[in-house]
This record gives sequence, C-alpha cells and structure tokens, in this order.
Amino acid sequence: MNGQPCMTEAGVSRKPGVRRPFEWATAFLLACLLQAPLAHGAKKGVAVAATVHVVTIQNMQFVPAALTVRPGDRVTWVNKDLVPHTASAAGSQFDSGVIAAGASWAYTVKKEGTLGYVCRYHPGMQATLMAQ
Ligand SMILES: [Cu+2]
Repeated sequence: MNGQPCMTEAGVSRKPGVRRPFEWATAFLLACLLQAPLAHGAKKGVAVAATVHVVTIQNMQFVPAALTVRPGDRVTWVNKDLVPHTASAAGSQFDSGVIAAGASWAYTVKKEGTLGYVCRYHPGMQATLMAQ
C-alpha cells in the first residue's frame, strides 16, 4: 500500500516533462524510418548483406582452403608468410598479382560459381572460392 502512491507520484511527475521530447523523437524516428526504406531499398537491392571475408596465407597455405561467399561479398587475402604469394583464379576471373610478405589484397565476388585458385609461385597452394 505504501509503495503505490509513491510509484504513481513518480510516474505523474515524470510524464509531463518527458513526454513531449519523446513525442518529438518518435516523430523524427518515424520520419526517418519512412524515408529510409524508400531511399535505400530501391538503390541497394542485392548488395544489402555483403560480408567481408579474410583468407590468411600462412605456412604456404590458404586458410581456409574452401570459403563459401555470396556475390557482392569482399574477400581479403592477408599474406602472413615471409615470401610473396598470389591468389590467382584458374579461369583468370581474378588475379591478385604479387601479394608481398605482410601485404593483403581484396576482391569483390562478382557472381555465383565455384572458383579454384592457386598461388602462381607455389602451385601446390590450392584453394576454392564458392560463391552461391
Ligand atoms: Cu605462394
């Protein structure tokens, strides 16, 4: 019984002051929310959920050796070895050129499909990019 008047008082004393800014904020938010889908939805379409993936080149290996991505995703190869490597697609869809020791190279996946790639200097280094 004691608690109730207290809570009511707190509630009453808060509401008149706080309510108005809240309503303004709500109005602003609504305005933004209403505009955002129109502006973004129309333009972006496919590329909404683009992800950044990292393939580490270490100990003469691509890690992970098999990576699943989506068209629009970005893949960055980071060379952590002490020698240069490349990431060169078998069908020449992409080719990093030389990725120096400590350097990196990024590629944006264009379309669906499975791409095998190798290091041109070390043909034993093989990996796969699966875009689906
Ligand atoms: Cu290599």
